[in-house]
Amino acid sequence: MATSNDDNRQNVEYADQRVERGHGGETHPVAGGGTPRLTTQQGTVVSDDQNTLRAGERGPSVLEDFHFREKIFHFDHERIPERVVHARGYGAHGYFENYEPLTDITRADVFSEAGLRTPVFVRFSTVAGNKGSSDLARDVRGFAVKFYTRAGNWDLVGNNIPVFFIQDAIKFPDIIHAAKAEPDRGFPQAQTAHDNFWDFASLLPESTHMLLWIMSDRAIPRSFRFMEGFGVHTFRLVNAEGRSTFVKFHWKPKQGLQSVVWNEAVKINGADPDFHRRDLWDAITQGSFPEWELGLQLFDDDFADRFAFDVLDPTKIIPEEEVPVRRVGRLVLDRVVDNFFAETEQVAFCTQNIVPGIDFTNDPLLQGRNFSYLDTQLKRLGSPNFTQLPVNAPKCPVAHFQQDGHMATVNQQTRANYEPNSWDPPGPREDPAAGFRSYPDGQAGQAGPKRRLRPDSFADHYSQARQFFTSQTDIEQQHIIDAFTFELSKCDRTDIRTRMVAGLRNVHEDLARSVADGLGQAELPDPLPAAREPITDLAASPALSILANGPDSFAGRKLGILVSDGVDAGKLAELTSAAEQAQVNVEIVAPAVGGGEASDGQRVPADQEIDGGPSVLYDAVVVLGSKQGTPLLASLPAARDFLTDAFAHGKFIGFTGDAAPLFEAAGLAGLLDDGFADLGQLPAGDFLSRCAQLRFWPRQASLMEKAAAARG
Ligand code: HDE
Repeated sequence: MATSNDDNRQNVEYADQRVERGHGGETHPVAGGGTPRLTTQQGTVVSDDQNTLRAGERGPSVLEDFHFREKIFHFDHERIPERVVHARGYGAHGYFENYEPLTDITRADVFSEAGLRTPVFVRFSTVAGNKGSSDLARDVRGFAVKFYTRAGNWDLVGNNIPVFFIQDAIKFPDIIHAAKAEPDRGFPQAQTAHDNFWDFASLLPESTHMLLWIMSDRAIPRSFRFMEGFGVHTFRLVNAEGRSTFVKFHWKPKQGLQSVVWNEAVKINGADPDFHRRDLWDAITQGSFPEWELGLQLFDDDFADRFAFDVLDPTKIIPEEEVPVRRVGRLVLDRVVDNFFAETEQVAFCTQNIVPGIDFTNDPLLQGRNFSYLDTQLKRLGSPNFTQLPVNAPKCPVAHFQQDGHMATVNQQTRANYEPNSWDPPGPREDPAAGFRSYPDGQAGQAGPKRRLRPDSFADHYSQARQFFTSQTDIEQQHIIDAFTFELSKCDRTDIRTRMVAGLRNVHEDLARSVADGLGQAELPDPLPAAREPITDLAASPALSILANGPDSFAGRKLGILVSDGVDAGKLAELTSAAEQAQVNVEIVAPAVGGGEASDGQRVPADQEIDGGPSVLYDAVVVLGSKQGTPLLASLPAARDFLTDAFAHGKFIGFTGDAAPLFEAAGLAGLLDDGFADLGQLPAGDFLSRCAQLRFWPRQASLMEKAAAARG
């Protein structure tokens, strides 16, 4: 056809021009201005990256087009397998700074000197969803830290929840299969609200404690920056004399804990599926570096023997009130990655990466993990030389006789590649003093006959689940009840729902009753038989509540200001300067991203157009109305949702008098409570101080009471 002939001709001509100019150097349209010339992987400069090589104008493409073939070949192989679990993640660089030498308890280099900074790479993740799933899935978050210590890499591969679903690694494939999308239909993704998960969970009482945690707000954090991390297992610290101390690792966010409410999570997933990664990227690039303190719970064999549960059981915590958390250093994330794939995707954490001064225990989950991680890295990264990738390579000297294999880039330059040898130089040799020596755990030596068994000391599956529930504030307990009700209501099989309620009766009667009510089950089933009678009087642990461990200021949080034409320029300036002083991030939301004209005639550019900036993206909101602009806001469904969502999610809401028509249109006119602030009366700085409470929870409580009353 004439048109396509013409199009082709144009392309050919364009390509010809490029060739000509390309060889002209300076005036090359792509490579000009100091930009390097485009080459193949072999370094040959490419003359035309727009057209394949053809035999004749309309003829076939030819096989000798090495540039095309190399380009497509490489593209075809761009993907590597995503992680089987924790596929969706986000990483950053930083350092760990040790406060004081801990040489009395460990010879680990990282804890050897006051002020010593060890570089780290951290990757946060969700567990169940695929790589492209959304950030606000109800899920455990991975919290994996690679310390590049001077004595080798130490990987502390933890989660934001201190316990796990299972006690023995042999059940890991089962729990993960049950949690991920159902295999026949391939959905639901990144959520446990389906029959398979609850079928398995209700048949596995040892998962109960973990279920309480994932149904709590811990599983929907506001940001990676506002969550705790835990090593989960009991590990050992070993000092230079070979003395061992048990340890549980904790990461405590300096920013305080914070989560979202479920309805907000659902909406964030739609508004910004990358909410968590964007938050981390923004915080670091804006210079507001997130920090955590590393805490150690240290204890000895005597405590382990006395403690009500087995310290090797990964479904149990040791309450901080029983063994205090000693803060020994801080983790600062101060650098984003240069390239997501090279670093965040290719980072390979391995639980078995430990260094002198740190050791394992016989926790059967940890023992199993020590096999799995190395195995998985070979599958994903395709070569035993994954340790040579910059993000995985130790930053200390490495010397051994391992050689060759796919992608070997760090290679032997001397003749000796075995030991012992008599060459000069002979190559590296072992060092009994400085080298890693396993702790000679006496118990492991007296393990007894080889059997498949679960120790009796692992048999109590309910007591700590109850302790977790009773340690929550009323509003947090309600969220747990709501989450169980929601998730179980997504199970089609009623026998699964009933079995789960039967299990919850062993945890707490109020919990079981409320979930049964929520599911519309009039009759409570008999409790499931418990392998061991639950302890019902464990002391509550305030450390387990998020609300009891929030921030003491609004710093690092985000304020959304809804404006329209005619916005009071003075008020806006007061608010933004108070926010800057309080280190609060501000985004302006307006009917159009071009912003509006303020009362002083100046243009106020917006960060978000109202459809792209729903209030779920902010920690608190302000509506700066104006006589001229509020009627438009009141007519926009997205502006009305901005307000009603902020209200329903318990947020603090600032406003000026002129915003009244929007309040009326949103149906909130008669509902203003103490979570609202008239910024005509209250100075902006005071409003932001009030926002440090993060949410006005009495509103949620009263909304729930009203709903209960309406149900009768
Ligand atoms: Fe993992 N886990 N896991 N896990 N895990 C993986 O390793 C595994 C467990 C955790 O950001 C995999 O590199 C087994 C507990 C994190 O790259 C795999 C068992 C905890 C990450 C694997 C567990 C974790 C992983 C998949 C039971 C908290 C992401 C990809 C015995 C303490 C690390 C990979 C990153 C990743 C196996 C249980 C944390 C398959 C067999 C408990 C944070 O090797």
